[in-house]
Formats: sequence, structure tokens, C-alpha cells
Amino acid sequence: MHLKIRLTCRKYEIWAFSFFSLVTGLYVLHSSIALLLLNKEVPITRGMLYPRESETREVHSLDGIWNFVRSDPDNPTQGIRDKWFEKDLSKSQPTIPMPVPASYNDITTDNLRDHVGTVWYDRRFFVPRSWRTDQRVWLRFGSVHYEAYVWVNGKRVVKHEMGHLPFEAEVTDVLMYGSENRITVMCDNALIQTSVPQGKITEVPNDNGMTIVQSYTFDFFNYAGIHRSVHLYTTPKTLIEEVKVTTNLKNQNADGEVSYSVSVKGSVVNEADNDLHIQANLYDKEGLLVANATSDGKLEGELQVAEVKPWWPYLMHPDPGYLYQLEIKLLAANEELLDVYRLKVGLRTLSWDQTQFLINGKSVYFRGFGRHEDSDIRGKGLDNALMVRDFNLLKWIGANAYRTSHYPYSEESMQFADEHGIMIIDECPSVDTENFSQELLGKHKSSLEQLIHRDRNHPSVVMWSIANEPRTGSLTADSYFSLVANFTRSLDKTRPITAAIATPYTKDQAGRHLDIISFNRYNAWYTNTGRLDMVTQNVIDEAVAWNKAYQKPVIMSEYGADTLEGLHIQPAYVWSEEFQMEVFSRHFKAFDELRKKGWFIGEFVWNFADFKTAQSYTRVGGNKKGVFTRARQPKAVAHLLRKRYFALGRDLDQCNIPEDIFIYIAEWKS
Ligand code: GCB
Repeated sequence: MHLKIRLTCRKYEIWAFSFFSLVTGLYVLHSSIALLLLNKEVPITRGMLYPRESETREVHSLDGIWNFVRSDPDNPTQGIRDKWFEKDLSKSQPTIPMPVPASYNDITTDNLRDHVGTVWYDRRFFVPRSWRTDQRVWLRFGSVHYEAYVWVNGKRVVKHEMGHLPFEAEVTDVLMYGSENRITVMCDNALIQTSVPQGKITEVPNDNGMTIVQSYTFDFFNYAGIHRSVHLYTTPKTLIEEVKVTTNLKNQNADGEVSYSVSVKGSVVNEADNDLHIQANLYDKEGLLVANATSDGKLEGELQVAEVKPWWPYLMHPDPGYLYQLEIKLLAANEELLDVYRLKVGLRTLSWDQTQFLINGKSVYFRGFGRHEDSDIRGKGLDNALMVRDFNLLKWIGANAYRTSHYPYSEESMQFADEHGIMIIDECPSVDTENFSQELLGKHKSSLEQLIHRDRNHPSVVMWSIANEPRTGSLTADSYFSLVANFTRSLDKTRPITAAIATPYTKDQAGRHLDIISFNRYNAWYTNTGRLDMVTQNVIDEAVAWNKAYQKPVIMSEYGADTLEGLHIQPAYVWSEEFQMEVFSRHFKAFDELRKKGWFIGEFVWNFADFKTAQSYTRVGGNKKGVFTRARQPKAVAHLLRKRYFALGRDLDQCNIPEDIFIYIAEWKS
């Protein structure tokens, strides 16, 4: 959205705030009457293949320490008006150093954490003379939260709204080759009622007059900044712009098929002349060529793989996460090599019905987590050390899945999940969605379009989550989610759709539009606090009711209890490690009952690790429902969960149990 409009919206919201009673009245009306929502088209993403080097492409990282300026919150457009992007930021304002990638919030010692509005980044970089040759140069951001405006050498090259998703621009004509260049980024973290996720900006009195306050209902800190890597990369003039891959297994998983379709930029593909074509080669892990094919003029084709090694989830097979390498070569009519792009491909099938979800024909029971991209100091910034540690912990504990609650996670982590056989329920950034409007619907659909475009080739992605805890009790929610779900299906029919719902099943209007029902519930925590005797039956009853209402497979997508590491109280008492263990154990009992019913397909703990939230009297330094601390060390419950996840793996998927899972206690005499 244009900054001016956002600011107008902001004013509107401030104005609306002071007419609270009127709004409340309208809200009641709005909930009882369904808004007429139209299924308008949304912009469709192009390109944006993950930057990879090849014999035709070079990749150059712009990560490092950038210069940073925080705008005056009362004057967020000053930098635009004063054209800070026309020269080095330091010529307009004093700058401070800022790491990229990272959230900016927890880097300084003053209160940058709670800043609302725009901030600016810039840096200089060199572009080699050799890049001037007959090729294109692209500037790509892994993600900037929430809205980004980017200038190169003072010229605006791209604007993007929505965190956690990549965007790029061709910068061939604005770069100066063989010399220094400047990149400037303005980032706005303001969330309003039509952003995804939603928030509210209000102006409230403080000791110095009035101040702008950002509020939101979702339960994680609104970290902002350049969160993921920034790359410059080169491509030939005629390039592979898109690669779409789907896979299939045949003959009881003995043979496999990879279908690919490619689109090209920079040359009109003339189907009749068949002038451009694709040579696709598939290599196994040892680098042996196992299949190849030459496309027709439509740049599509199939590769047949005999004696295939399917992609299996972790613990469902001795060799999980098996990946082939697909080499896509774009060739001219005279066989001249124009461009090469390589990506990893996992061969697997997904299917689902009213009771189960299957991978390669085998029924799946999800044992996983809701997570966050969150850590000390770097906030939501990409951190490879953290990512690798997290995957080590996931494997140590025997999990086979996680949900990217509540937004798309880094592309690097998706690649890692592919490699390690961790199944992903891939969630778009729609969280606590309410006040459904036409504009919000467009943004929400766009977030799904960008997500599916980015992640459609990952074997680890087994399901799309179209929202977390949307307020699905109104009639408008019915039509809104019908449009969102149908749109998602129109983009990808190969994966089922879910949403993590907290609205009671008696009121929910979204479940009928989903393929799999996921529900979040905090028995003994938000309801019947402390009552461990009120967990098991409630979980069973609610799951049964969801299944009865919709006749679809059911997942418990969140359960848990805040736990302060090191707090021990016997008998169990809220916030203690004992309490968290008891809450989990009562859920395990319910899950085992539910598993016997044949349609209960998974359990996801909330949360993998403790994480930062907005300040609130319900949160001590953040949300403490982690099985691991924010520093990624286990709480006592981690050892309990590990025993369960491996026991399930052994019973359901015949996996081996790690030797250290039961420590020696005594010899039992029977
Ligand atoms: C939920 C939300 C999650 C919260 C969690 C909690 O239902 O989906 O974002 O963090 O509850 O701990 O309150």
C-alpha cells in the first residue's frame, strides 16, 4: 500500500478510536450480517527462484553491517519528502550500525524495540566491471518486515508489502559497473486493519503530549527490519524465470515421475518454431544421472525414474529426506546453452481423504510443534547457527513435523526441512484475522499466492495453513474463507488445506472449506486453569465434535502451558516444570484414545521454544510455553516428549529408539 494511504488509514484509525461506541455498534451489526465479498484477482508473483550460482549465474551477498536511521515517529514520511535516498543516509541524519539480516529491535540499548513507523538502511557496494556484459542483474530480498521501499543509486526499484516473503527487482540499468553503488531501504513496521497480519495504530496521551502506539492481538513480538539475506545475482538476458515441479510414485513406489514446467523471460517463446527448449537432467545423491528428458516448445516435460528412492519423513524410513538434483538447461534452437538452474527435488506422493493423510501411500501421524522464528538479540533475523541447532533438537526429540506458525519461515529452513525429512505445515501470515474486508481478502490471498509460489517445489511442504485462529464465528467468515480456500486450491491441488482454529466448533464457519481440521486449545491453562483433571476428556470430546461436525481428519495443532525453567513445585502448580509435564501427559492420554478412532492424525505442541511477545502482564519476558528455552536448552518436559515421539515412531513407523532415551535406574526383578 502506498505510504500516504497507510498514513491516511492511520489517521482514520486514530479518528475511529475516539468514536469507539459507534464502532462497537457497527461491529455488532457487522457480525450479524455477512459482508458481500467479491472474488477479485490478485497480483501474481513472477520469478524469484532462490539465488543459486551456476555456469550462467553469479550470486553476491549484500549481508553485513548497514547504516541505519530511525525516523521520528511523529514524522514518518520526512525521509521521503527530504529525499534521504538521494545521497548517503549519513549526510541527512546521524546513522548507527545495523546488522543485516536481523530484526533491528533488540540491537541497541535505547528503546528502538518499541519504535513504530519507518526506519532507513543504506550501504555501498561494488559491482564488478565484468557484470556489464550481456546479462541482467537482480536485487533480491529474502524478506523485510513489514513494508519495504528500495532505491538503488537514488532510483526507486521496488516496493513490497508483507513480511516473511521474498521480493526482487531487476537493477541492470540502474547499476554503475566497475564502481561503487548505493542501496537504500525504507522499512515501515506499522500494522493496520488491512495489513497481514492485522494491527491497530492509535494516538494516545503520554507524559510528553501524544504518542503513536501500535497494538495487535497476536501473541508474538512484531519484530521488524531486513530479516533475511539480501543478494545481487546475475542471469543471462534470456533466463529461466520459473521452475515448477510435481512428483509422483508408481508401481507401489518402485518408479517415480518428475513433471516440470519452466517459463522463460527475455525471449518470446514461439511454440510453432519450437525455438527454445529445456534439457532436464536428474541426478541422484551420488551424482549419477538417473533420468533425462528434452522438453517440447511448451518448456514442459516428464522424467521417469526407475527404482526410485522416495522422499520419506524423518523416522518413517531409514533414509529420510532423500533428494535428487534437477538440472534445468535452457537451450536455444541451435543447442546453445542459454541458462542453467539446479534445484533439489524429493519424489513423493500425497493423498488424503475423510479420515487420513498419506505420504507415498502410507498413513501419517504427525508428531510436531508450532514454532517461531525468534531468538535473543537477532529477533526474527535469519541465523544459520540457530537454524541448525533447531533441526538438531527436532531430530533429537523425534519430531517429524512442524507448522510455520504464524508466517512463512526462511527459504533456507525450508531447504533444510527437505534435506532432513521434516514435514511442514506451511502457514501464511494471517493470524487472529478479523474485521473481514475486501481489501484484507486481497492481501490475504496475495500472501498465499506469494507463499505457494515460493514453496511449491519443496517436498517437505505437505499442507497449506491458510490462517491461525481467525475469528471464524461470523457469516462473513464463511464467505471469506470459502474464497481464500478456493483460491488456495486453484494455485495448488496437490496439497490439502488446513487452518488452526480456536473458535468453538459450534460457531465456526471455516471448517467446511478445509480438507483437514486443526484446532488449538489450552485445557488447564486458559480454560480451567490448573485443573489437570479437566484435560483428557475435554480434548477427546472436542476432537470428536470437530470430526462429527465436518467428517474430516483432525489435528490438535496447539496445546501447552507456560513454564518457567527451573521452577519446580510438587504437587504440580501452574508455571512449574511439573505442571507442564502433567499437562502434556494428560494430552498424550487423550491422543492415544483419539488415535484409535482412525481420523485423528496428529499432535503439535505449543511451542518448540520460548519466544518474545509484546509486553503484557500475562507474559514474563515473553511466552514460556517452549519445550526448549529461548537459548535452545531442554526443559524437563523435553525428555518426556522425546520418549513419546520415539515410542510413536517405533509403534507406527518401526523406527529405532536412541540408546540414551532411557537412562539406567535399576535392574527390575519381576
Ligand atoms: C494461541 C496462539 C498462539 C499463542 C498461544 C498462547 O492460541 O495461536 O499464537 O502464542 O495461543 O500461548 O497463548
